[in-house]
Amino acid sequence: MNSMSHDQYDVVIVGSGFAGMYMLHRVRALGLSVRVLEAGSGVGGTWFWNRYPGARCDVESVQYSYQFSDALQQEWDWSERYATGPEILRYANHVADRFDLRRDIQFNTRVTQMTFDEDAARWTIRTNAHTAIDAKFCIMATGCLSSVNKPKFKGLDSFRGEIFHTGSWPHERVDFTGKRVGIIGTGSSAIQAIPIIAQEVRHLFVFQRTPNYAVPARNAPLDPQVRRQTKENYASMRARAKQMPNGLDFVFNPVSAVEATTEERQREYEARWAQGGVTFMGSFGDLLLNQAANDTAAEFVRGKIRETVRDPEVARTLSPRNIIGCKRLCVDTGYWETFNRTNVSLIDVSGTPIEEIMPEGLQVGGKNYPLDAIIFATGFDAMTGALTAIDIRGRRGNTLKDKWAEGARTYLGLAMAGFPNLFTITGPGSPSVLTNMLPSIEQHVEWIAECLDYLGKRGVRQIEPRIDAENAWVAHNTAVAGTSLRSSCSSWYVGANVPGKPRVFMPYIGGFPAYVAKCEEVAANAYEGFALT
Ligand code: N01
Repeated sequence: MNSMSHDQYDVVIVGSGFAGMYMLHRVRALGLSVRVLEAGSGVGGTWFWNRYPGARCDVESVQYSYQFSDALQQEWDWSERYATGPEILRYANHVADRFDLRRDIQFNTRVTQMTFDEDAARWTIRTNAHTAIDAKFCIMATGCLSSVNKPKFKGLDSFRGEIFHTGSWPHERVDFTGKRVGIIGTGSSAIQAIPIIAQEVRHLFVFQRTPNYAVPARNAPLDPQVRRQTKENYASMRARAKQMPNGLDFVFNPVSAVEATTEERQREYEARWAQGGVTFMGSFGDLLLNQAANDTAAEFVRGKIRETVRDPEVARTLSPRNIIGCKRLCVDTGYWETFNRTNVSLIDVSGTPIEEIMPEGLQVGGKNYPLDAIIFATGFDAMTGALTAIDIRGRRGNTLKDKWAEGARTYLGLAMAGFPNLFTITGPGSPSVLTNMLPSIEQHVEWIAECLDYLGKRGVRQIEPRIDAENAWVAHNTAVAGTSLRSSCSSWYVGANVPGKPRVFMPYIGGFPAYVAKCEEVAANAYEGFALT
């Protein structure tokens, strides 16, 4: 390792998605030296990697955007109600240029190991670029859905066609014209990609293990008048959003679905269906608290599937039976209609799993499906995967992977006992993926920046959660998770999609306002629950 450089910084940030970019901006403002290490060749995180056809945000563009700079809000024009992946990536690049971020970002650099030196109270960060970087603080902006989950099917390497993963899609356009394509998975990514890819292929085979609920996006160009009014009223919209459990400005109906009449329920569900988007889950106050209430919404969506899909057997196979909203609700454009196409086949692999990938295709239930390309739309090792993929060694050389062997443990989703001077942005134990990610990211970035400022002004060498505070937060997390139907099903929220991953409900479900209040209280009480030395 003679060629290693040993650059020293006050702060190293890992990742240059929306979290890493804003963190860089805030750390610079503190006058600290800072370096961002980014595995990709550009900024944008999720939107840099997820370039599959149809990739789009299911949060409305005017809300899925930064609010820290009003000048930025005012100058950027979103073109559609839901922005496409490429438009969000252009926005991320605009932010990088506008705030001159690139000069402190080292691209094509994947962090492989981080070791805490207890004597020096500093981190050594090693990368695939054979550099060793030394920093007082490390901030992990590695994303919640960034480490891809690619099941290791028998014979995978023998496949002679092309293999893709939605979460790590090529940058150049992939042409499926005239090809037989198989797509594995029916989560949000697949539900967005399938209607687009179906238009191009000779035949699309959809391998479905669990059917999913999807509501129409009702996407459209953003009305110039709506855009203008939004710009005039950004501050009030953002303030309302901060009062909502999911950090989104939308109309939540607190009425109980089981107490409403059949007609009232039908009216509400129809109105939400016509409006489109994830706010369908705000139709009634008890949809995620009461199984009977949830059943009414689930049955409404199943009715829509039956109305849309012409073949009753295909409609039945596409109809989910689990709790609606337990897995993240999907938002679609023409998904159900796609199954009326003659060049699309649905293959149910719930009872008979994919047995093997062969050189010519894929085998299920003893039947061969000849394919030219296979798309893995199999999701992510969510929330913890990007962190445990790095060999992170804290006090006494203990690894984060070992600490989390029975499930993620953090204090506020911001830091871990045994790992001083290390912060996680939207880490497990914070509302993160249950909220609009942008405001959650901004809240964490601002909390961490204020904390660094506090530590710097007082000459504090080390900050680390106390184990009792961490244990109490984990216990509180587990208790609130138990009050929601969401913790009761197999989803990536509980790690169920990754074989062998411990089943723990990872995001904090107590809601954004309560969480923010707790973070503010901790800071106001001289970082209560943290040991400062
Ligand atoms: O991944 P997923 P995703 N054999 O984990 C199946 C965000 N997102 O990339 O349900 C066969 O949801 C798996 O089946 P099952 C959003 O938060 C946002 O689609 O485990 N199938 C499932 O059907 C979302 O929730 C946006 O039984 C296998 C699918 O693969 C998150 O990313 C767009 C399998 C994986 O679905 C993840 O979404 C896209 C196997 N061995 C994504 N293993 C927007 O903002 C897995 N599957 C719109």
